[in-house]
Amino acid sequence: MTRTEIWVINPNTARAMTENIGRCARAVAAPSTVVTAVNPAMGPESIESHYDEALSVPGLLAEIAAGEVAGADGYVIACFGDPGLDAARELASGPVVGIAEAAMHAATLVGRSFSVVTTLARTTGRAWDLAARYGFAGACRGVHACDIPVLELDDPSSDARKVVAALCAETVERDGCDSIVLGCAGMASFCADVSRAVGVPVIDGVAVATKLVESLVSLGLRTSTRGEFAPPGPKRYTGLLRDFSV
Ligand code: 5HY
Repeated sequence: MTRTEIWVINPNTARAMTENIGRCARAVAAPSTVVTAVNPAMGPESIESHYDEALSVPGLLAEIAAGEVAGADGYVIACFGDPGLDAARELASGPVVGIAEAAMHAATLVGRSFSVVTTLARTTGRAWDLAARYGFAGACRGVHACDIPVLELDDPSSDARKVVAALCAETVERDGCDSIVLGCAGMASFCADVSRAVGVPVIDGVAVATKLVESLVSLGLRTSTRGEFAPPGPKRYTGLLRDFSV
């Protein structure tokens, strides 16, 4: 049985969230798949703005570089903004899948339309951008925020799970969508409960991306290096980024 090593990278620095994400990925991984859940030592503790997202990318790329040394077969970017996805594909020898991209693909395999339920209202624009980028602008019926900060999602004293489930049920009625896409890696562990509450497919990108990377590796498929995803050419980086020289 060939072993597949998948690195699931949480691009923020919240260790507890990384462990939660790792549990959700392992819950769906095949017995021959080894999931390593990591987060950078540097960067934002959560990603809730364009600034956070931009500054999460060096840490993410440092984890990809570490995965290459460790012999990882593929990667999941476990943040709904799919930060640094293109750059990661240039650096990684194996396939790289973002959880937003994965979830939106799965949603269009189980229905004509989907809606996204995410954290803060200010992140909804990014979700619409990604739906358009991935060719799903026509299938996306709505993007809705529960206004719960990322790091409060797994706070046992907050009733985040109930709030998210209620918003998902309301969204199905309001948008008439065929499925719900959970708009944050921190909601991955809510998936089963929310599915029971809303009666339509509820899609967690962490699980779908893990299975997609597993499938791509088993099919021997990896990022094409012929064109824009060719490895970055030799270049000197200075200052804080000097270690990123290639
Ligand atoms: C995520 N932020 O999945 C995104 C969700 C969001 O730190 N992990 C984060 O709100 O955009």
